[in-house]
Amino acid sequence: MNEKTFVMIKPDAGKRRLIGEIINRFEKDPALNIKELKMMTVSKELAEKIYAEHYGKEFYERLINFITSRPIVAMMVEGENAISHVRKLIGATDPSKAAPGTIRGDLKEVPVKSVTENLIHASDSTKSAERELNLFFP
Ligand code: 3AN
Repeated sequence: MNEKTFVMIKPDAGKRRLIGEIINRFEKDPALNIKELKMMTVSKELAEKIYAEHYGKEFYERLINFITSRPIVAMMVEGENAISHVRKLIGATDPSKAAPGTIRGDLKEVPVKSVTENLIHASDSTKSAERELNLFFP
């Protein structure tokens, strides 16, 4: 099924000068096409919408502060089964558990200091893809 998914290159990637390297991983994948791309700073209001499902969790405040701390790069990525395909490309949420060959696995800081600062986000379902794309590319 042809799908669109939302990808966000997070503040730690910019800080570590890895934005180009990460975008390149998407361009090198023949199954994926970048349809939209913009660099922006996420407001607190937008951050709270993105991470509504994590409200009240131990790491929620840290996540909001982190995602608003520096510019991010938002992308709309299209392709066959793009949602699951991109999740595989980025690897496990916890960089220390992300497999070699994945973005988080290959580009993690060694030793891993944080699960919050894990370079990249991608939608995990059709529903979240639709919701997140509407927030960033209305
Ligand atoms: P993913 O980004 O792999 O979809 P989610 O949606 O469960 O993971 O979590 C969103 C973000 O919240 C993660 N990318 C990470 O930055 C942060 N996060 C998730 N779980 C933890 C945790 N246990 N401790 C700290 N931060 C976390």
